[in-house]
Amino acid sequence: MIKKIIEYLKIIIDKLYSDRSTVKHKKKLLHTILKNDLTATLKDNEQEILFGCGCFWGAEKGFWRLPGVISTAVGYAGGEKENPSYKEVCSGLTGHTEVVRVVWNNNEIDLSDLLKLFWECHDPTQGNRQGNDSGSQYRSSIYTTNQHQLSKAIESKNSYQKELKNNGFGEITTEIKNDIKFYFAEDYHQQYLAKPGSRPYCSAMPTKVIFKGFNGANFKLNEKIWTYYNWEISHCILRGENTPIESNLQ
Ligand code: MHO
Repeated sequence: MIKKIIEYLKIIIDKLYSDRSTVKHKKKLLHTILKNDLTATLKDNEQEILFGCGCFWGAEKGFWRLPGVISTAVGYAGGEKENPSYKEVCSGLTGHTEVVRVVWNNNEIDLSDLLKLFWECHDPTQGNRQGNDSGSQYRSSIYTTNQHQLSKAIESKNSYQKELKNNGFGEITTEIKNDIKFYFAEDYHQQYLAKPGSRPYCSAMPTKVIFKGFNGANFKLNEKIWTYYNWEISHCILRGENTPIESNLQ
């Protein structure tokens, strides 16, 4: 009984924290592809997390295509300055890193699936750099919104570290922290690659090392989804369609 009450209290505390972690945008903003409001309050079956994997344009597209993702948005997190601008973050002086905020439906996709894409879509051993882009604003990061997510993120890192080592890569430099504030980037950066006239730019350097899983993983997606992310093809996310991948692949 006491255990149950403690569990329940933990959920409530997590909820309070997750509501605080996102600075609300002043106005409603629809996702260019998924058509959901980027500023909507989370429903009971929804969760949010922030992923930094270099330039946020390509990273965001990788996540919005996953079935079960409700919305994605790009922004800045992990630094000091409140409400920073793109220009300020680019200077590398605000301490922020470019991140993608992912909101997902827990019944359709698990954090494990998102972590798989996160680890595979960039090289998490590059420190303050991702490919062509250098500076602390391009560092790899996972900013969780509750303790449960935090421990999964850490477990997944430990497991992927072994895979990377076996393949000749060094230490993971990904910053993993809980309860970090998110600031929305300017509107023109949101779903940038789906907008007319956008520059097809992506500097992510996937290691091509497959993320197999970790202690406590609970993948929910059909494995065929991953054929849409072929790391052998350079800049595969850039080349792919903008539309979400069908969830009922046979
Ligand atoms: N090197 C790229 C980075 C774009 S990204 C949104 C550029 O200067 O356009 O950081």
